[in-house]
Amino acid sequence: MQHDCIFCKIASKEIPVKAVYEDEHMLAFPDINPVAPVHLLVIPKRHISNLLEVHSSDGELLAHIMTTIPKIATEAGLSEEGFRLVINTKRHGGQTVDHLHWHVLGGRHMEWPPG
Ligand code: DGP
Repeated sequence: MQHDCIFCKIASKEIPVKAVYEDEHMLAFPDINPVAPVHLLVIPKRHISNLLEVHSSDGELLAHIMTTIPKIATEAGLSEEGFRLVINTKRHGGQTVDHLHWHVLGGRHMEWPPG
């Protein structure tokens, strides 16, 4: 737990959110500022600042998250038309919260390339 990290506070329930999925290792909840009809955030409960801070010892955790996201997306009604999964990393990636997170975006057609 990093005390100045908003997602650590969400993971520890210091800040309440309406979780759509939770287990021992991860949490999924709606983004406070949605940019799509469905916009969920998926976080590991353990603080990892960004994708560059991931180590091979995190492999099991990442595999767990990546195999759970399709279930979360399906539960959110996104399996038929699909969805986009985004990990913004540091400044050029547009990362504003320094706790690794996946954006699950769906419910509309996504443009490419992103802005
Ligand atoms: P990023 O820019 O990739 O770091 O995305 C951070 C996202 O986190 C952004 O879309 C807004 C969202 N967010 C920030 N603070 C909160 C919060 O307190 N609650 C929720 N639900 N989402 C938050």
